[in-house]
Amino acid sequence: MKFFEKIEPVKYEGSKSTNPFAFKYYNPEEVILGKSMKDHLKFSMAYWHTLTGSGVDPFGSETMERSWDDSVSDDIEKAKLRVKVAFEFMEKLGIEYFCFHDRDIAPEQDTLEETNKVLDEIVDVIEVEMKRTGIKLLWGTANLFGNKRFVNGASTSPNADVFAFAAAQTKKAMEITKRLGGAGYVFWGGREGYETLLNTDMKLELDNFARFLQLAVNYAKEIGFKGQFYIEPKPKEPTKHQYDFDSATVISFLRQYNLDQYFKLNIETNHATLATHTMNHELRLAAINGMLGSVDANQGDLLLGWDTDQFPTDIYGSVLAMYEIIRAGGFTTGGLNFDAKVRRSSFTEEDLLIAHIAGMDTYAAGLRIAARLWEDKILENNLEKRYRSYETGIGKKIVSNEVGFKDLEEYVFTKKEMEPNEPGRQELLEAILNQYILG
Ligand code: XUL
Ligand code: CO
Repeated sequence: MKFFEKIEPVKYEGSKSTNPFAFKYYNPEEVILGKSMKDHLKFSMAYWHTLTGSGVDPFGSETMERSWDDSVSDDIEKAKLRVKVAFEFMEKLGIEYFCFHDRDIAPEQDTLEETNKVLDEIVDVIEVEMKRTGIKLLWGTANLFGNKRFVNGASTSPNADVFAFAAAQTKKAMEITKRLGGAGYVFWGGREGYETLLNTDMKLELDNFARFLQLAVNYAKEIGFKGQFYIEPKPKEPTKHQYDFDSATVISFLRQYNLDQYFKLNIETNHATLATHTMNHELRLAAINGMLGSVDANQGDLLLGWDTDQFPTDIYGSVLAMYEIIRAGGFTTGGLNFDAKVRRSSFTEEDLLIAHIAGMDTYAAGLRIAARLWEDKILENNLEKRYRSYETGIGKKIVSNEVGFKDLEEYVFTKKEMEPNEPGRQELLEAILNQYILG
């Protein structure tokens, strides 16, 4: 059954196009900085929002109109049909990757054994569709937060049986990710955090969290899973304090438990802003620590304190994010995954396509502008000038660790007059950035 039959495959028509079903900036094969746009951007569809998002919010029920969901009633048949729809949808858009949680693709059954059996049946269908289309799995993951057994967390639950269940579930999720040739596997700490220290043994929870990750590393070796492991930081929601708060917290946590060599970060825009950081801050921090892995491309609403997971349409943000990605040498195993959902009132199937087109165009435009900034070395030349005092003289001695406090005191006593400070020129750089954006 074809659900998007009436819609032609989405094509690039340029920035003057008024066709809502055309790309204005994304021209997949166009080469920028020696690489095609599609290889820079590596767009991915998030199965959970796009196929299973229903529009439910705390005040109201489902709003999404999905003809395929209405066409079958059996849950397992519905799950199989959704796979077909997912691949048809990605084909129309030319999206070459997807990501999923185990529970997005197959409904949970009464026992883990039965759930795993159904999961395998759905994975069979996914495997066929992947072969047919050439679409690849960017990363897989396990949903360790939806079921009520995870009410107090998964690997950080005070209940050891829940830890065990989470491990068993993750084992299977890793196996299916491997089977589908997944380039990565994400750990987002769903409910790994706490509400109040009055009832929380923080030390044990953090130790167990690290223990769980180590077990996953061990199991990956055992089964020969070569995909990249990622941690996805988020500061809050669903718990008040999530342990994987932000890039800095995750990096130091991984180092503390000697796990840093096995993980990179999957950085999400809306999570960055919830942590009161910019996305480019989070990306730069990961990059300078050799841990920039993948991106969940979305955006939040800066007036709201929760994870709205909107499709990215903010050009300024996409330019700065793409700049960091280019600066870090581009993606290897990672990509741009639209962890984004259409608004509750954008309930038609067309909205689903239009939202993805908008997100793809926003990042494509971001890539075009960031590539020019990078080529013209606007920011890099400025950096070089701003930090040039470390190239020679005392600065060089400082960065090559040749001097101590006594030497520096002597330097100051002999020199007497300091070199003058130079202005930071923030407004000038922001104005130049605007020129690059507006053309
Ligand atoms: C939740 C979130 C997750 C992860 C995967 O905020 O971003 O969907 O991306 O578990
Ligand atoms: Co995410």
